[in-house]
Amino acid sequence: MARLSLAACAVAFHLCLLVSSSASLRWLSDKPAAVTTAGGVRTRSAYHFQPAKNWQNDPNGPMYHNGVYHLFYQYNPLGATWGTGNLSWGHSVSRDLVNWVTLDTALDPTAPFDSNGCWSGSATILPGGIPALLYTGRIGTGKGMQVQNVAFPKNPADPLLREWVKPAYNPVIPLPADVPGDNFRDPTTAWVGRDGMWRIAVAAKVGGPNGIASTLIYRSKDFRHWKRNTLPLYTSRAAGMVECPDLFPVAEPGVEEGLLGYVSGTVSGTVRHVLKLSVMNTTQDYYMVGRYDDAADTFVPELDNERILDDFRTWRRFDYGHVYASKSFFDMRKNRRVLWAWASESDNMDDDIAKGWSGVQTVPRKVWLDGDGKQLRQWPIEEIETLRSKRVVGLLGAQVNAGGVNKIVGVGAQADVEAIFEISSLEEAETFEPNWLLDPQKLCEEKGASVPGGVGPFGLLVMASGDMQEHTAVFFRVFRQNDKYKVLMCTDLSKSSTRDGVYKPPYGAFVDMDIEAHGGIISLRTLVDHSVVESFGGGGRTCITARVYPDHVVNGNSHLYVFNNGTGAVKVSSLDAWEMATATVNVLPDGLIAASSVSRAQAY
Ligand code: DQQ
Repeated sequence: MARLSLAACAVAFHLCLLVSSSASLRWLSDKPAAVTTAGGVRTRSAYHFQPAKNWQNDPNGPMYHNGVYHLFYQYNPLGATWGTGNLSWGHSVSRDLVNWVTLDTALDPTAPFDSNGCWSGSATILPGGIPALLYTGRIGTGKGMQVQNVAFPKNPADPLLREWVKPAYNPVIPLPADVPGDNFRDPTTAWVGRDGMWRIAVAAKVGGPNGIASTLIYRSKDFRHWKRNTLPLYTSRAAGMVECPDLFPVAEPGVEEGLLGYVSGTVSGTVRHVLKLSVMNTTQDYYMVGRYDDAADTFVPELDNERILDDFRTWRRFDYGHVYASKSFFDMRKNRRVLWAWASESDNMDDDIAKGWSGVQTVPRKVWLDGDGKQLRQWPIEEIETLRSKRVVGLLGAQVNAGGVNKIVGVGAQADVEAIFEISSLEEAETFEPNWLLDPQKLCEEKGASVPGGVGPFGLLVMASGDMQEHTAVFFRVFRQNDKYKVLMCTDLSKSSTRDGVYKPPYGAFVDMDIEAHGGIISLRTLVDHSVVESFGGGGRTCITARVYPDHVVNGNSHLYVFNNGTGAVKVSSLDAWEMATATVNVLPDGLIAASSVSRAQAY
């Protein structure tokens, strides 16, 4: 551990960094030259899921079947852009959710009922163990028309379920008369109610172009003939159009096991459910915990005093960063619910075309209901830890004083970092203003890592260049609100890259925990993977995923620091960091991934 000399750091935080690093005055003055190439393999993730090449978006139909995990995904086999009409279902299999093998695409837009794209959907394992895929077929040109289709394995005995057939009786659900053609999609995994009928939810805008964002329920006896319920499961005038709904049961508060969502009898009564909606006009995923009743197919959110039913901005989010279109599945192997979500690129399309790929998935996360019964907790599945290689233990028990920046030597751009911070005193917490409640992201912008505070900002600087010109700050800041405290978590990208044309917002959210009752202790886990910074604050109560494109990785090493820019001291009770091994993710014989691994090894 190298402690940097920061005696002069009573001034702005960026100046502290200037003093503490070998940077010259260029830190504040020079504008770096624009980089026109995308950095190619240097930004490619080493252990996040991505196809070998081309475009990927939503995770589709994740499932565990006969000892094999399957992940399907929206995939453009023809290039690194979305390619509306080309969308296929990419298909990869794994035994551990970490290392993946690519198979041929499972669904391609080849039938009259999906001729312009096989869009998102889900997998359901039918009685007898046969999986079924429900997906949206896009027909026609222009905005097209959306219908729901089903597909089954060609050979259910094939352990990898390589080929899928689409029955000629598709579509199983045509476009309803009261829904515009381009606003009807993304069927969920099916579940069975007490009446023995299958149910699915489908997203739709009901009532014309200015209609209401709705989550429709369809019921079926045979998985082929589906009838729409008169009343939707949920509607929102505020949302515009929602996509990729997900409805799943959760166990008792604080119990980490998951519940199977499609066996009769488990989906009603006292069990709580989570309804997740992907809101199209913000491209953000929101969820509510509530009660689902399978007699009437209604979902009643349990609102606390900070959440408003029809204002999705007050709903909680799986991730307050750059992810969308998440999907969960029940993992029968380990009795847990696992969530995937798409983290798109946030550089620009020319970069994607130049590097030949676009889009990663978050690491698979275990999801359960927190002990408070109100919010979800998320944590990287334990299998991710098999990639932990060299371990670095730093700063154990060290106090990080105002303006302190401590380097953790030995980990860089491919790391897993777990830190526990202990706030010495909450006395110095700044006063919280109620109008900050609705916009934590703005608060993170106003009170970024370089703005000194009382209790915080403190946390990690990851993907930092040797001269500190580039770094991504993941941090907490604690405010006093009446006689309670409010914890803000931010991922500040403003200094993440010196490149132009890269989206570098501040991301932020509150961590819903009573920091005082927790003895002033708060944890932060951050997974760093070249262009991905995926963080879990307060034991997974608040998650923020960011995409970063630092320029320094082309010629230099990345570093990790702990910092505190608040006047109150913060103790690092523990800090463990691991260099992460490169997972085998969709390696193709053409050597594309192998080549990138070699250059990574050379660079770091
Ligand atoms: N992506 C799919 C749609 C879905 C959207 C198309 C969400 O089915 O609504 O690629 O990202």
